[in-house]
Amino acid sequence: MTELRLVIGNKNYSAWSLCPWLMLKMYDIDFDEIKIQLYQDNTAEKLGPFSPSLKVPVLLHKDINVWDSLSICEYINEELIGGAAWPASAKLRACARSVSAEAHSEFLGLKRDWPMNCKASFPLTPSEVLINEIARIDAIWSCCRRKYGENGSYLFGRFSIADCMYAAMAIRFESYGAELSSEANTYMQTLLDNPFVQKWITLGRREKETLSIAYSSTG
Ligand SMILES: N[C@@H](CCC(=O)N[C@@H](CS)C(=O)NCC(=O)O)C(=O)O
Repeated sequence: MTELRLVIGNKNYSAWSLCPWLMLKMYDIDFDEIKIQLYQDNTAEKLGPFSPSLKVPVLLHKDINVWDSLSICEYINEELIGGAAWPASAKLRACARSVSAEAHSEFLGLKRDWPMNCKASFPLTPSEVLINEIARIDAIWSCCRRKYGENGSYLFGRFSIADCMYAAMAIRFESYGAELSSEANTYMQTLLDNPFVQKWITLGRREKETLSIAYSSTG
């Protein structure tokens, strides 16, 4: 057993679990995975020993447990990789933190109506709310790529926590056929082509458990 364990939900459905999982993989950090099936009668009972919020993801490291995807990414960044997962300049770091927090706290329509489902592949017509949210994400992706992306293919050039926070959005957009500008579309493809995102999708598609696509979640 490694000293690091990540508690996650079903790969097919758990958008928030993907964020720290992708970060650990991208920074080549060894960890054990504890997978707990979501929305079962015994889910809360199984999560109880790990997660005060009774949600995934949770990171267990020595005697510390960290819950909530963005906090976990921050913890990994500080404790395990010396700050490498945010851009080096204060200006870019401020923007990267802002767009990451926005991914975390906003886009409630998309999170509700277009839940991540790695197996899903059918177009959905976005409501007015979703059209606006998609446009905002398109603007974030295009603007970051244009202004800060010259040294790589991610939002701030090289891979950062901001990319972890938008990976599940790329999966949703592909599943349900979001219409994006060409800049945003190129970035979406970068996320989808990332080998670890590919691996997550493949493993998610292999899972047998099925939840109703309309399940209520903020993930
Ligand atoms: N803000 C939390 C949200 C966590 C969350 O909603 N996780 C979902 C799965 S993606 C969950 O555990 N749902 C279980 C439940 O709501 O009972 C984070 O970023 O980690």
